[in-house]
Amino acid sequence: MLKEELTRRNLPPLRTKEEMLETLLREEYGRMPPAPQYIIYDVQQNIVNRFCAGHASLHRVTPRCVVEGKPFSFPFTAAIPTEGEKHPFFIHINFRRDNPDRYMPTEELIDAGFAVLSFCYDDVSRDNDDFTDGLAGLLFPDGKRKGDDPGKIAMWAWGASRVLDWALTRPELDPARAIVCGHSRLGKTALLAHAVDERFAIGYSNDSGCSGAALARGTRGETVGDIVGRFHPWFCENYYKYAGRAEQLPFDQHWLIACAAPRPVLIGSASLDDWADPISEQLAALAAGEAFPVGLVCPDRPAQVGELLADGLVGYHLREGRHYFSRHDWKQLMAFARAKFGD
Ligand code: GTR
Repeated sequence: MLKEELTRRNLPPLRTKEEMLETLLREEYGRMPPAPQYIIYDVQQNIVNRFCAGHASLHRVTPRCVVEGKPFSFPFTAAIPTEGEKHPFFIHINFRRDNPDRYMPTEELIDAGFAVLSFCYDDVSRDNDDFTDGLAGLLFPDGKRKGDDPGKIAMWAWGASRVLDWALTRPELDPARAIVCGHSRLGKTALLAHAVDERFAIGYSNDSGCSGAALARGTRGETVGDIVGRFHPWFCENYYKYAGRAEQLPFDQHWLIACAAPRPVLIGSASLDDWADPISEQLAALAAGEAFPVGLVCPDRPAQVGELLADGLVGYHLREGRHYFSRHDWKQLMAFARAKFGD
């Protein structure tokens, strides 16, 4: 019945990664801001004594970048296991600066052998329609954008790549096992970061819904019209013309997932999160699968609550409950990462 539903959604077929990414950036998120010409890092080491019972160090890092000749910086935190080398690590694009945080059980991640680096999206550019703020102000000194200029999601995804720049300089972190993740609007951001930056080994979207992991065509939750009505700064201006006309999009969101191929992607939904529309997220994961050597391996039915489908390079899980980034979601993500890394 999933396959029949996919046929009814009448999706544009997948294309090459170059064509898909070009279209998504031009018509939905905007072009990515340029990589910095230059970065140095201010690092405050061990900012909390005996962090995680002494099993981790917490550092505060500020990359000082030069982008298009102008200075820009934002802070992030890095919680890294004290013992051992070459840890797999998460880059968590978060709503707050806290580490740990209600969306990030740092100690449990550390105890499982993962490091977790995290920044607050507002520190890259605030979540409002002020395009003179933060990175936006550097790109658009008069605050005005047009056409395919980046929206805020593209800027936040750019921030994840800057955290990764630093991570790749650290011997405690394994450059081959970087995972980018986020929840809701930041799940959309994590998928974009994973699509554009091939240094990420795994991407995880938690409850990202409309303009993230969920198909626009045939959605039962938030529509393109809803999202560009309430949250237009997240996107480029070219996207606005598709409000109420999702069937005219030259892409659908399975393209965003497919752009990661062959690197693994996990999509997480929550059973009571109708606005993000779990079935449209599972269908997008399924439709993206053709881009991977092995896509989403699943029976021809909606996932059951509590199920983790992790046999392919596209994974899907459905948690019980509401819109939230919970410990259960992190556990499923760790299980998926271990399976894909062969740990
Ligand atoms: C919702 C929005 C979603 C989602 C979420 C969030 O209200 O409609 O697209 O991104 O907010 O980020 O919290």
